Amino acid sequence: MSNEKTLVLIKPDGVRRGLVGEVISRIESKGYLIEQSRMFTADRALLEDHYAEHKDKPFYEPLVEFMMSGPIVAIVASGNRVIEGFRSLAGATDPTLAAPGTIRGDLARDQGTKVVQNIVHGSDSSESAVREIAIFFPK
Ligand code: DAT
Ligand code: MG
Repeated sequence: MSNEKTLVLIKPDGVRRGLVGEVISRIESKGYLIEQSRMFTADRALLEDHYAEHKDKPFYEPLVEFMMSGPIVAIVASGNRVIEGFRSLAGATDPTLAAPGTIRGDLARDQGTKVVQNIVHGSDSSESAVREIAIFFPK
């Protein structure tokens, strides 16, 4: 699909640390297009919808609390294979293990918190992307 879209979130840790420009720059430098963006503080209902797949995980409540802890930036990025391409730019979920050169590998580390704080979210499949974009950018 040539105009594939993905949902990227710059999480509260990324916004607090002043990394909005850095993350957007990495997306643009890779050649993807920023189609839409929106900065706001998410509420519980929106985050419970977004993270429904993790409802039974031990880190679920800390994850929702962390994601409500400050403003986030929601972004729709587009381009051929952007879903896997942004996951590659983001790096592994655990920032300790994320490769240097990736957003998480370069910019995050283990903070000893119950939930991993790793700067960004990126949709993991085309189904997730469609679902998540509709949550953050309702028509
Ligand atoms: P990803 O964000 O790489 O797609 P995920 O969807 O499995 O990872 O998890 C969502 C977020 O929850 C992740 O970015 C950080 C946190 N998380 C995941 N696994 C965790 C774990 N085992 N312990 C603590 N936090 C975790
Ligand atoms: Mg995920």
